[in-house]
Amino acid sequence: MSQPFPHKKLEFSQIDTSQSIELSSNFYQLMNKRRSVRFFSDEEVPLEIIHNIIKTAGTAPSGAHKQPWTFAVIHNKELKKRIREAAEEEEKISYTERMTEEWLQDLAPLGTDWEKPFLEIAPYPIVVFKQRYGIDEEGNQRKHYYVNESVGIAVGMLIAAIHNAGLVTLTHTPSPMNFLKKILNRPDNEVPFVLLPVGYPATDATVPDIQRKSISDIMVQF
Ligand code: IYR
Repeated sequence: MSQPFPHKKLEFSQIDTSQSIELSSNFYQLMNKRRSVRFFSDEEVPLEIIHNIIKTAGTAPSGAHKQPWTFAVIHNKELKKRIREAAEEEEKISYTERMTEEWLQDLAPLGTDWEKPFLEIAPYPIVVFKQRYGIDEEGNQRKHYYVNESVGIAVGMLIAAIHNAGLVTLTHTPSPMNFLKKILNRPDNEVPFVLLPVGYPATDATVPDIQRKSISDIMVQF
């Protein structure tokens, strides 16, 4: 009996348990070296790497396979300057007026402030947009599902791909973020989700001396 929609055989070759243990351990060790970096070098990154990491993000699962994401890759200097200036304008208000005392105290160990020079220094800031709905060939709106979950997963995979490529990034969420939609002239269905500067770290880059939770803190077993 033929299926109404085509299916094809899964390409899958099972590996030995021992190899699986080794691979999972190696991948953990690689990912455990990832750090959010706020100090970037202006060293160029080949565009091919950017294409590869975005293609990797695009392999993420999504609600009804709608792939509700757009990755805006910025390289133009003038655009980077405008994005930095607009982000800093919002962040200055956030840090001085919008964020609560508790929030500011929680951020103190990270050493963040309203200044965002990395938006101009990093060779490739990537703005991830979530698509609230899709638009078909006739221009009709099409429903998207689990948009935040789908785009969140894709961003996680993007971050892993960036790290795997030997580059660094930061999950930056200037708030509010709508200036990105305006500056980049994105259509009505797209909403900025997160901004990730991508590049190499500055030679003197530092990171906060903070620890990850242990497995017993993050896992419950039944
Ligand atoms: N968006 C601001 C503040 C900020 C908020 C959280 I939650 C962080 O983990 C880090 C920063 C900023 O980017 O500085």
